[in-house]
Amino acid sequence: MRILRLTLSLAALAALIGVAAPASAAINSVTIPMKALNHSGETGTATLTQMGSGVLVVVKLKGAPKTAQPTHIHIGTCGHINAAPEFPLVSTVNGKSTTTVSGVTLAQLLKSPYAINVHKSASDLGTYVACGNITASSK
Ligand SMILES: [Cu+2]
Repeated sequence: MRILRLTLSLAALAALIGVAAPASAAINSVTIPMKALNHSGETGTATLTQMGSGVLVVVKLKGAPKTAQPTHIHIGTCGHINAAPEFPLVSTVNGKSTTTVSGVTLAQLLKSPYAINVHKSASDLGTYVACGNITASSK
């Protein structure tokens, strides 16, 4: 009886302060590591946040050039990536790219294997300089 009462009061407290039950909580935002490829020295993070109008994707890389580096979400994982871009992102310039991707939800991006891939330049798309797997836990 005492345990039941404690459980109920914790639930009441959680409801009072607006804490959702963990089982029903949807992931609203993830930050994934972006790892350097092909000795680019470009490393950083990508943060994906579910917005009302789409998924806000913010890429931040250190060691990136001032020139534009094409950046996309691809199907697959880093190292096993589909060459065709699935969702284009704004090209990374000075290590920064900010895009709101419409037509997909963060939950969908987390459910299937997707990765964010940064290419060396528009004229050298075949060289990948940074990649990060879109997962809820850092891998
Ligand atoms: Cu790409």
